[in-house]
Amino acid sequence: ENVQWKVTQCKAEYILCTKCPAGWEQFAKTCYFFSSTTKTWTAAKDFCANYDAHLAVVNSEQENKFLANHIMDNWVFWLGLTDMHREGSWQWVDSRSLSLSFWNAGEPNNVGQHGEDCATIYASGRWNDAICSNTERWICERSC
Ligand SMILES: [Ca+2]
Ligand SMILES: [Ca+2]
Ligand SMILES: [Ca+2]
Repeated sequence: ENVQWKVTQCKAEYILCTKCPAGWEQFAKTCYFFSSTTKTWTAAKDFCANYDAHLAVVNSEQENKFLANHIMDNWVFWLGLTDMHREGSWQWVDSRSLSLSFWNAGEPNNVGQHGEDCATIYASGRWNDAICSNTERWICERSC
């Protein structure tokens, strides 16, 4: 009886997630795109919007681990997190304010003349604020 329920649920999730576009990865009920090219943060944000998606918003430690597991050493990806509207006030692209965070030690440090206002994630799962006009890989996310 319990097994039957699980089979039914797996089928339901499988059906839901066949809507992930080709080349996107699935975690929970969400599809993710890990780019192989690089763009500025704003261009990456626009790219995701064209796919009915948004730059990745980290909602849980599990999701952060999932993202980190898809990042090769020395690779860096943009997240959908910025303080470009008000320095030090970090906001997700879906308008949530930052509650759960995984900043690397000493980050965010906003270094340089123009500061650093866009967040990246490393293979370690730790985050860094970087210059938004840098070009980096990026991660889009959308519901299945
Ligand atoms: Ca998310
Ligand atoms: Ca900043
Ligand atoms: Ca930094």
